[in-house]
Amino acid sequence: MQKPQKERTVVLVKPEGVILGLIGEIISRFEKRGLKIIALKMVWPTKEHIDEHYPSHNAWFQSVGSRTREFFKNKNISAREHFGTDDDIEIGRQIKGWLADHLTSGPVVAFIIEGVHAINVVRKIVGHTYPVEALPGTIRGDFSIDTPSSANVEKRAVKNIVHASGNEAEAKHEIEHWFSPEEIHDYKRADEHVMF
Ligand code: 3AN
Repeated sequence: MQKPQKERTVVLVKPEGVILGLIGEIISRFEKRGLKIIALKMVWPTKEHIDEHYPSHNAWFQSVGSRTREFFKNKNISAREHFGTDDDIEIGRQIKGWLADHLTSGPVVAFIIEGVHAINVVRKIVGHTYPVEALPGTIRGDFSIDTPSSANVEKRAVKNIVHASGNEAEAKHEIEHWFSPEEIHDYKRADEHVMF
């Protein structure tokens, strides 16, 4: 039988995760699950680097904008009050600007995780984008409580402790964007024969 597909994905501990002293705790959650860290570094990113990290196509703006508008709608708050528009793409663009400010406000820790269905498994460990909606037991659900309704009044990104690649295409782009091939290491974990 064929072995299950191994995937690679990128995680960033955002500036608030670093200054809260959560680097070790966060890495440890992935390691304990049986996921392998194959590259790791601390970087103080530039605006250009963050601008290229997040997608710039309308589908991404639309997705971030519509999730945000849905959140406000469920809380009976008008998104227009915060963003001056109901247009998802425009809302997504404004959020991307705030992300650039946020992720350049301090050092971040970037790493690549390798493992079975790693992209999805890592997203589950990380939890819901909005900490206030994230389940206890997830990183965001255990260490953060921020919400778009607080963040957007202050015209800033949601502080949700970590970023994790959203899908295969994002993972591929982010691996190449944050790491050179020499920084990525191939080795066997001692427990691989127990885990699989
Ligand atoms: P995820 O991080 O779960 O992939 P996306 O792709 O919907 O979430 O959003 C990308 C990032 O944009 C999030 N990690 C979060 O930091 C930020 N973000 C999303 N929606 C908002 C919002 N309404 N206000 C501020 N920041 C937001």
